[in-house]
Amino acid sequence: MSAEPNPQLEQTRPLGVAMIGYAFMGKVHSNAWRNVGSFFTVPAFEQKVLVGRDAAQVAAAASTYGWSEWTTDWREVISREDIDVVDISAPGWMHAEIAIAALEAGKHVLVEKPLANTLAEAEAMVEAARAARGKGVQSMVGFNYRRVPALALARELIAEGRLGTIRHVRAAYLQDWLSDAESPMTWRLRKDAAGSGALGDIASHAIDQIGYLTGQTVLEASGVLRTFVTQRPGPSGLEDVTVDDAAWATFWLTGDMGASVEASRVATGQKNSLQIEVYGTGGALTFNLENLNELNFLDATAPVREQGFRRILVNEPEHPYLEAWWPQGHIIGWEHTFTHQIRDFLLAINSGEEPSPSFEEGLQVQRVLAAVEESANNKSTVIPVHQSV
Ligand code: SOE
Repeated sequence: MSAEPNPQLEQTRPLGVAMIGYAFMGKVHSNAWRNVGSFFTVPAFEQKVLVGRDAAQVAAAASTYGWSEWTTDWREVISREDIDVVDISAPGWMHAEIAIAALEAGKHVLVEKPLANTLAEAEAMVEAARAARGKGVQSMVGFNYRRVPALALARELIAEGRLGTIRHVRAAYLQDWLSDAESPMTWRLRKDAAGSGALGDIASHAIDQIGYLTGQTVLEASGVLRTFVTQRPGPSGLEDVTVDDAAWATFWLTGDMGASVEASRVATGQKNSLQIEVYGTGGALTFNLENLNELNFLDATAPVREQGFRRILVNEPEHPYLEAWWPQGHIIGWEHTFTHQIRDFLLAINSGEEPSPSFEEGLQVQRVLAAVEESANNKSTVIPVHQSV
């Protein structure tokens, strides 16, 4: 992406950044904000203010994670003149309201995935993003796995035609933190807070990757959702789990391509395993997030007696993002993908080029999530509607 400054947006002072949320995602985004300037050339910015609901906790997080100030009132923050960028790492139910208000106030917005909890919210967010874009205000959704160097390389190889025509993609995102029926209740298990379970939280990444890697769009979806443990211990007794523990989906896409996605939080022994396999007429690629510095590539155009999957250690300066990090072989980790995400967002703000994934791309994923849910509820195959809003 070009780092040429956009004269329309030229800043006379460092960009002021506010972040909403200080838990798991707030911590990893803060780490990215803290480190990005040490490794990448990005426009100047200041980590101004951290926002959260619990005053004592947000105060402690702000001081630990490098934010100059803290508050419990996000509305006050988006009305501040010295805030230019709002990073929303809060739970899904808050995304739409905060993102729309921030965009309307002229702030650039980065929002964690999935874009929203419902299709209607996602559509409203796209409308706000379009209106803001006309005024030079940028927005992006945080599908951070697009910034895994091995997956960015996979996309390059596919775009260069090294796999020929893609026919078949398999993706699975498997975790096991809900295998134990005694695992406590969290907001992630409540539909009103999280939108859905394994489907929105982790299948969304796999669905985004299918589109990102192949450039194709889902035409038809069918799915099954299951909640195996329907009540879990909360602070004052058992509470109902209102989202899925696991999801299975099959897709038909443009380009005459089929794909499947499995997502589970009850896959015993699997910790954070995003597995992706792409099969084309000229070759194949496989990837597993638990070995995120590696991409396996089979070149089906090589003589048959020499064929086999080759492990590429994606850790050379010529690989995406890696020139900025360590000498080759000194591998990177999960948190680096968020640093790459902040880097790309800042460069887009500076250049005025639209960042990706845009809210429109987030909406496409949301449509597929909604189609899988509808299919699971009705036991039918569903056609996600891809009209523009
Ligand atoms: C962040 O990208 C994220 O999707 C989290 O929100 C999930 O909970 C985590 O398990 C995978 O990463």
